[in-house]
Amino acid sequence: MKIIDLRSDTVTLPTEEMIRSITEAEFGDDVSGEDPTVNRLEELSADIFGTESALLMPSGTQSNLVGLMAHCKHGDEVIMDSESHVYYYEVGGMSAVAGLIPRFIKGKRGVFKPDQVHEAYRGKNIHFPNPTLVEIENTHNRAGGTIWKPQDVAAVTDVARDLDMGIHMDGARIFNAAVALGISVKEYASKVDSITFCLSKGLSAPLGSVLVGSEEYIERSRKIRKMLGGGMRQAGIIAAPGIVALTKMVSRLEEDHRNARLLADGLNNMEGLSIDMESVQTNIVVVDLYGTGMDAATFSAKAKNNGILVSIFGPHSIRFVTHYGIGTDDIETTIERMETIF
Ligand code: TLP
Repeated sequence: MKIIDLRSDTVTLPTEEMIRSITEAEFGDDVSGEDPTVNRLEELSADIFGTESALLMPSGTQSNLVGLMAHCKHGDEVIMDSESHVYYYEVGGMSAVAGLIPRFIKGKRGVFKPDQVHEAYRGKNIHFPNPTLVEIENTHNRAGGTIWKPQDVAAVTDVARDLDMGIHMDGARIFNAAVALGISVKEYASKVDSITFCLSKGLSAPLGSVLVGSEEYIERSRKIRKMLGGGMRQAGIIAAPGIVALTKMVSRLEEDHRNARLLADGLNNMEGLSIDMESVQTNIVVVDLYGTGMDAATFSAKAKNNGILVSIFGPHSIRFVTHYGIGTDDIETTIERMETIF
């Protein structure tokens, strides 16, 4: 039986061209800024986002941590969605390592409004931590891959600026958002201070994330990355497939979005399964299992027995993610096998 792995787009394997790019790349010591392939990836990233500068990191988690630290001082407060990846899945690094205090907003499908930022802002007062940063996630993972539209970002940024706060975007899947809306990622970068994006999710590179922002901000980030042990030597080995990811793998994300929609339509028709269809905007499908009377662990085990791998997302919810390597035929097979489970 063919195993269909829909746990995450992080399971994507590098393409042959990516592997070849590693064997053909030139290397140097990136801690001294001497790896020509890393320099090329960072210049390309800055160019694509229209920012002054960019910095390669091994992971999205490190890129967000460094990104936050470069905006804030120990003890500062960050206004963010309560289901944000930075809070939910990054091992509490923002507090444990950076000493930052989250102040939560509940967004609608991960997207919050300027008024909510105003309400969450407690001002600069002897009793409160300094409110320094607003953090937003695009696409929003736990909300089901939902998109922040550029106008929604701009509205929140206006408030952040009025309140003298910076704004960071966890854009691990920002290319999914941009492709779904048919816009350039520049539309986002021009509205926020910094963005983390991942090479290793839908874009299929084996690893790597990039932080983009102003030259001065990225220089500060470079030093923080070094402090956290992220200064890498011949990192061209990561950058070379990253360049292939950025130049060859972006437009095909549309296929993942079509497959996610097909999967969501198929699953939503099944007795007991429920999906917020408005949240199916990119390559993630979150399914509520309450109506089946089955918990997520039981469902996931049954799916696995039928060759379908999914992520447990909550006690009664599971997540499917479409990605490179999953064809429409795999989605049809997934739906057929799910029908046999019920
Ligand atoms: N997300 C992973 C898991 O950590 C849950 C996944 O399978 O979706 N920001 C967002 C929005 C992410 O979804 C992720 C990874 C990251 C940051 C962190 O990236 P890595 O895994 O490279 O540290």
